[in-house]
Amino acid sequence: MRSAAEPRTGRLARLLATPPPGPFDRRVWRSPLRGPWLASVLSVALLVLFGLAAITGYLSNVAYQPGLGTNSVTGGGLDRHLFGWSWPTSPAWLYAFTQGVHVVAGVAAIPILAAKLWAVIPKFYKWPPVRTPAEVLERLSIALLVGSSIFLLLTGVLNIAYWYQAFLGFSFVPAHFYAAFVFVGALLAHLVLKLPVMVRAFRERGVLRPLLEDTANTKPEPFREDTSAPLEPMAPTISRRGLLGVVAAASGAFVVLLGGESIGGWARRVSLLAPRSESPGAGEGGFQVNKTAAAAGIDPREVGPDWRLEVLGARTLTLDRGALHSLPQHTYSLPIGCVEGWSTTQRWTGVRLRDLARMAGVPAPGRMHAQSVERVGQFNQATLNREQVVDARSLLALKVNGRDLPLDHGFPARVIAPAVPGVHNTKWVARLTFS
Ligand SMILES: Nc1nc2c(c(=O)[nH]1)N[C@H]1C(S)=C(S)[C@@H](COP(=O)(O)O)O[C@H]1N2
Ligand SMILES: [Mo]
Repeated sequence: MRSAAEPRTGRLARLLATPPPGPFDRRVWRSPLRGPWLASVLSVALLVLFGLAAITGYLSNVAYQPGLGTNSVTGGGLDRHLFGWSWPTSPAWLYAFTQGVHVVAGVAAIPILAAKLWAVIPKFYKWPPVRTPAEVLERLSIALLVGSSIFLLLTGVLNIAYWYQAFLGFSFVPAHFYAAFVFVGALLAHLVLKLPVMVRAFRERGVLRPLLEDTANTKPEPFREDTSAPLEPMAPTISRRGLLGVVAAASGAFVVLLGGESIGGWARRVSLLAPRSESPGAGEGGFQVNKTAAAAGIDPREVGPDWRLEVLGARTLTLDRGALHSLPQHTYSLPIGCVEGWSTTQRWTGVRLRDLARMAGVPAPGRMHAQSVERVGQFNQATLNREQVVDARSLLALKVNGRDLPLDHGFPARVIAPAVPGVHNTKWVARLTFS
């Protein structure tokens, strides 16, 4: 018995002692720049950006309540107010701002995440892969962290680029939302596990010293658990300072090229990779159009002279354009702030939603459901919460910048309300239901 078992454990021990060829061989990863200090510096940047993205992502989810999937005015689906609070209507630019921060932070994180993965890649090919149950858990948390962060950045970029319908077989909002839970959980676990490594790296090498001291720029800084005999380090092709400079420049370039539409102004004009980078004035009516009437399949006859607005409440009203224009009109400058990060502020004129609610016999509306003439598409209906409906600036807009709404911007009437996600600004409205 004994003599038969021994060679087998001997084989196992040998297998565990000698890494297989390929990336498990330490000699493959020879850059002297890799190590705990570089990983820590990149981690600090990622923590700030991912922290901002997580907070603003959570805020966006709150702003999306009542959920888009809410087909009935009584709610359902994702419809709930997390922690008992609902999204405010002031300041009017709040959603445009938080969502701009979300997109810019996510986009800026892409090159930094790539650099971070590069800095720690030898650890992914540790041999043996795990030694203790604690290491199994640690590796699992890292797999979830890397997987979810790549998934979030990828789906986010596909969403901004309008590619997700073609590329993804699932709907963006719930996928991005639930992946964020995996991400935040794994990030917290990672923080707890790795904070000591970071603190030690900064204590031993200084926070900025490796950047400032030229001699330390290319000196190897092996990972602590890497106790095997030092290898001949590869001749450096770039200094640590140079590497971080390239990463920072790439991050900045990504922000400008892709995220510029969130920053606006000149940045929008140079955001060459962003689909909404047209200079103001490019779209019909002086500002860009998200989805044209043609793309939404709007038949011009449906929004012609025979168009009627139905208003449902305690009683049902049917109003034509003339009737709507004869009601008290109000004008406010309000942004459309899209989940994709871009925003545009225009002067909208129309009838207050709360006036329409009162006319329909609902003086204290709890919510409003808007339905579009548009038949297909996810965004042909939306629900506003109580604060959004009763706000004096919330309009059924008939005009923008003093002229009738262009067809592409929702003629004859669209919803416009302060600080709501752009997708709640339903265009080509056919019916409003107050309850
Ligand atoms: N009926 C309808 N309304 C809609 C949409 C749509 O696809 N169909 N898109 C929404 C989205 S996602 C945004 S960001 C805004 C964009 O408004 P704009 O096209 O006037 O820029 O309209 C919203 N209203
Ligand atoms: Mo949007």
